[in-house]
Amino acid sequence: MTAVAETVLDAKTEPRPIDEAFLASVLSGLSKRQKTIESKYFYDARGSQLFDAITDLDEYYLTRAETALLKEQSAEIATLIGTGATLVEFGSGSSVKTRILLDALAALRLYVPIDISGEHLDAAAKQVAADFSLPVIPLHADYTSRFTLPHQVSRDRLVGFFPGSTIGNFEPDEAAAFLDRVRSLLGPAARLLVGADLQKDPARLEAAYDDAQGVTAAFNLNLLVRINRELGGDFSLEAFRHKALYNAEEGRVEMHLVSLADQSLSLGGRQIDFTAGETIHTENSYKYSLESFRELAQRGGWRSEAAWTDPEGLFSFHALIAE
Ligand code: AVJ
Repeated sequence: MTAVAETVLDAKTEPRPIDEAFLASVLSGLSKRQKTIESKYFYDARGSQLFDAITDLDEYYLTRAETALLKEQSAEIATLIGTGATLVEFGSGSSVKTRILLDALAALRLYVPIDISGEHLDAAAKQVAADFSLPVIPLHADYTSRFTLPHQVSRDRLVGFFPGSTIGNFEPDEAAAFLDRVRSLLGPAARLLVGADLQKDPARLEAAYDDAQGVTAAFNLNLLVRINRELGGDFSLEAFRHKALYNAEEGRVEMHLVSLADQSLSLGGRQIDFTAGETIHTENSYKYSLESFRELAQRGGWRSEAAWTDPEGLFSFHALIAE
């Protein structure tokens, strides 16, 4: 959409009420010594589009590696799962990877996609229901906070699906707590299918988060665009630049927005000061080994049933069983 068309649309649209939770989160993050913005706020409509573009980049090997792994192993995964299971997906987006599983899974009882973005969710759910003649109950929720499953979902033979290495966005302690919560949500004898990116050459990792075309930079900076639009911020996009680095001590890729100058801006009636070179930490992507991921799963109450990696050892996919 062009800038002009956007202006016209904005003029016609009623101003939306401010998302108070978003504002509170941003204000609290920007008042810390190391400023932060929660990475879950990347995914407005534009951010989701940019993320989709990231998954097509040469440098971003994760999606290709996981998709190939899923295709390769879907028959074996289907054998583990058996028939009559209910698939619960955390952060289903457009359910692209799910379709690979659904192609292989025999006689699934139900699919429950969970996503924070309601519009996309309902459309994707309808499409999956039609294409696979499968009962689908979409759940519009933020899976990082507490929620319950719809009452129609019997807690029998539940299989969680959490692809994409999205688990890498959590601090390890949070990831263990999340896994523990998922286990109680899914009930006894549950399974969890989860993708986790692997440790590798830091140069390869940094390239995946700082691509030559600048798509990841646009994705990161879009946070500021979103804050300007939705929270009435006055960030200047020219005054910040994207930075990605591998933090070897923590075993994670970090994304930051670097302030290019001393500057002050206002948000929600508060003044926020930046010194030149100061950063806003916008994302962690933790990278695991097969072993360190199994240990993490163990902390969350899950035992490893099987794990697969691609021939290059780029990415891992785990089948876990609730203990
Ligand atoms: C969707 C969280 C898995 O961490 O690799 C992509 C998001 N950030 N490029 C990731 C992301 C920058 C992505 N996850």
